[in-house]
Amino acid sequence: MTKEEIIILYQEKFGKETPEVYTAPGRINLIGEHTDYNGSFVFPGAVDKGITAAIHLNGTDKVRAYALDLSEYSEFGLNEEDIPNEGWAKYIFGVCREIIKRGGKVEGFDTVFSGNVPLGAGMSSSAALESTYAYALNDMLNLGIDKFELAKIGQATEHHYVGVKCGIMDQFISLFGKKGHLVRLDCKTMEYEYFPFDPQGYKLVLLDTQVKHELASSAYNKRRESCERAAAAIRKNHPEVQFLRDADMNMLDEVKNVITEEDYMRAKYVIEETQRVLDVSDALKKGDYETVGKKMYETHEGMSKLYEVSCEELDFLNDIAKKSGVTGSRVMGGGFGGCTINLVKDELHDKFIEEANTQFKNKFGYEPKVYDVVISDGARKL
Ligand code: GAF
Repeated sequence: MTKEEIIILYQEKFGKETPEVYTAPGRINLIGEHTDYNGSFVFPGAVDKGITAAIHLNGTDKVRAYALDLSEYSEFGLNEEDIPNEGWAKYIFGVCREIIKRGGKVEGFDTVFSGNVPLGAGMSSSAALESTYAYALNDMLNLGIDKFELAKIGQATEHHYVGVKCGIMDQFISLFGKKGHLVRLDCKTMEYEYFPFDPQGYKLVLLDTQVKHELASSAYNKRRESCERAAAAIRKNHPEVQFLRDADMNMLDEVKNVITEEDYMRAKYVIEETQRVLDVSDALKKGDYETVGKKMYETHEGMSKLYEVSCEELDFLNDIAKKSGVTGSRVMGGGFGGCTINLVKDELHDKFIEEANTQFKNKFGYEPKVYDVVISDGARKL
């Protein structure tokens, strides 16, 4: 939605003042999945789909908000007990509360927002929403909070007001994204490096199964608990191991008999995935996309068999990609539904999409949605 369009929609709801307009994007992730909360590496990029919000301070201590795409309204105060009922409003409320907890003075505002990040596709519409409001309030109220802390405000919103114990990847990239660049982020030290990403002769394509699992949040939190238990067991022998990222397979094998088989599988996946991100960084620097693609397939295998966050529809798409000669393909994001991300040679692109659509429809009765990826900028004022 353009700035002009959302201003008009704001004025239809709230009257004549001219609001400020902010936007923040969703993301893709080339490789490094479920690694962020293990203190390891991720490789995301911001996309050209996001949330756009018009906001105006209203001189009260109340927030009045319209979710335009849902035709829903929510009004809430800024105290802890004022938590709204609407699921989407909890994200805005959470951001306000987390700013207040850090000593920031938040005032009431009127707002409308709209978005085009597909929901449940694993492209992090929720981080886009959090980052839009964190960035906007920081700017409008001159709070002077740096972008790392804004990302942590979004993450804390998920932890305390949504119930997902997520890592930092999604909020980080929604704020730090740069057009034409992926970012390798070290989630332990928060050091990051931009990688220009313009693979000549290839396209990145997302295929959205549109599958959403109701229990995704609790399953996600369980994966995190498994990893923390495995890291704690290793730490008894190796006190330097703060996160699974600090461990290797020998260390994990030492505790194989004292942790559950399930925790072992989860930890093995994370240790292997950490190495894959480093391998992909090297390959990208050399322009070696064949290796990048190979690692993506390995990630899919690990996410499906060891981490168990894939599903029948995602495995099916991954299989079609392999059979069609696609360079790399894997489930993207948290999993339990959502998209596969595919690195496809230009000349294969159309044929692959056609093949995937036909075969998927034959099996599941509908076609997946297709999104060509455009790597774009992070949160900003329009
Ligand atoms: C979700 C989470 F929000 C991220 O922090 C990350 O763990 C991702 O799943 C999996 O890599 O998007």
